[in-house]
Amino acid sequence: MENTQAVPAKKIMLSGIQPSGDLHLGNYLGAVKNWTELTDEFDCYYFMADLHSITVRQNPAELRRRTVNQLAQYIACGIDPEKNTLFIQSHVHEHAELGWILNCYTMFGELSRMTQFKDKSAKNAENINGGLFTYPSLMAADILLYQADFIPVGEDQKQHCELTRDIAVRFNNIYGETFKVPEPYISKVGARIMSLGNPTSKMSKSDPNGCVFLMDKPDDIARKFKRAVTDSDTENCVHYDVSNKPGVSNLMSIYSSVTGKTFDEIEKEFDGQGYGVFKPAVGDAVIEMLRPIREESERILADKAYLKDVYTQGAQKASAMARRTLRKVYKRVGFVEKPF
Ligand code: ATP
Ligand code: LTN
Repeated sequence: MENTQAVPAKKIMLSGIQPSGDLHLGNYLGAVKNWTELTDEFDCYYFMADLHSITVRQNPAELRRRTVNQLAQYIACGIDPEKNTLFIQSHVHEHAELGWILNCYTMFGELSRMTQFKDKSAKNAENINGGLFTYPSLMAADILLYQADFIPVGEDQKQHCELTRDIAVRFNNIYGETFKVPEPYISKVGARIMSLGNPTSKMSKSDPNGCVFLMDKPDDIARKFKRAVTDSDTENCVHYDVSNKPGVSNLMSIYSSVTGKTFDEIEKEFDGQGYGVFKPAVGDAVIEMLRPIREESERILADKAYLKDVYTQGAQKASAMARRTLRKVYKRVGFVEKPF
């Protein structure tokens, strides 16, 4: 007899990274590494958030290069394009369209409270544009278009995810069930990697000295870890204590995330040995983790036709999903149905 029972649909995961700089260890441990572990259990959509990246002025040729590089790096990190939908945000015009609509359901007060807006406006005082301010409505559109269940991101994006939930609930309350209300998916270790040069601020591409890029050569990585700021306590012992030992604690988080060892195990492993032994050991672990990713990225990047094929198919698949949600939204808000 034919089996007529429907297979339950997989839950949907979706995330994006702005191609406004090269991918770094924080992006990898906080976000991309988790993505690779979700492939089989979820229906996953990952994209290059190029629309978001122009909220800060970009060099056009560099932006194009980084967008394609980022795709190669996603694949090299283990995100298989056969099993995941990988696409470029600007190729799916529904993002910009739903972004506009959601702007009209997002409050000025809500946007004003976003820490990323406050941080980025402080850093770009000469270019505090409307896009930087309304960025979270576009991010909400990215997520809600795909009826995503979970959003795998680092800790810093939690606030944007919560605003997305508020926008979805608000819209659903006015018009009836339209959007799935998503949840952030944040890993316990690695969700907030700090700068190697300043362990009280997060590792970020805008601080190249404290930042290890996925494409850095082994010598550069070793040098960055040897120079990592550790704490000025006299103990010189490897012990996890974020408030009093932020530098060593950050290195322990990195080491734990890379090796899978617990903080207790790490403390035992380096018992009686100082920072002088610990720092290069963390560097070596990172070098070995990143080596195959860098080599594979270089190999994939050389095949531009393959990359084009991946983002073409990704955009086609993403568009089909996005179109369905946008059509529903247009109807709900009262737009006349398009006759062609
Ligand atoms: P910017 O320097 O422009 O703030 P960024 O380097 O923080 O950028 P994003 O593009 O904003 O990188 O982040 C991409 C993803 O990586 C997000 O999911 C974010 O939460 C995560 N992420 C970024 N930095 C870190 C970090 N230091 N630790 C853990 N996760 C991070
Ligand atoms: N805002 C995120 C990038 C981003 C994103 C998204 C993440 C844009 N749209 C949708 C998850 C889901 C950032 O700055 N890291």
